[in-house]
Amino acid sequence: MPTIIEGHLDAKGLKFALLASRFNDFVTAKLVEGALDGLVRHGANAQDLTVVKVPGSFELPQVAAKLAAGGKYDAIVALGCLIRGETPHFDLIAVEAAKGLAQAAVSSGVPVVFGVLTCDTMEQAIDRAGGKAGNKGWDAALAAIEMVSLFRRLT
Ligand code: DLZ
Repeated sequence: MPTIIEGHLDAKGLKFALLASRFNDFVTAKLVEGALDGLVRHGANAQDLTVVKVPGSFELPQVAAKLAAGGKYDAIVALGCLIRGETPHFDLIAVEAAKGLAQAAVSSGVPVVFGVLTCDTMEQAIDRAGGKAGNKGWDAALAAIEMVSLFRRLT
């Protein structure tokens, strides 16, 4: 029989920081809503959840790194929305956000999850922020819970 190590989805007693980009706030507010709902429905206490707003997705890694280094949170959920058609430097910001968030996680040892939508159109973004394609904020929140649990099982 193989040994399988995996995280569970119990957020009881865990502290989370949600980072949300103000850029495309119409979408990111829905992602925050979905993430908060996902955390609370999996046992988190609302008082243990902090939402931090940043100007745009480019700033997510900087704040994620600072919060992770502060040691107050079990995991960080980064939420943003990039829309290709409206952002000439879409690819640049998307790559920097992804790389920077991964770097913040690896260097701190605190799980940082990627809840940044990278869409071609606003319609696609709305679909993924509580529309017909679900809510990626919720998905990111569950990934964060799972990662905290997994890290605890690995140490
Ligand atoms: C400048 C900019 C543009 C054009 N588009 C987006 C976007 O679609 N999504 C997003 O989250 N942020 C965007 N930004 C803002 C940058 O992320 C950043 O906040 C600014 O360049 C200031 O550093």
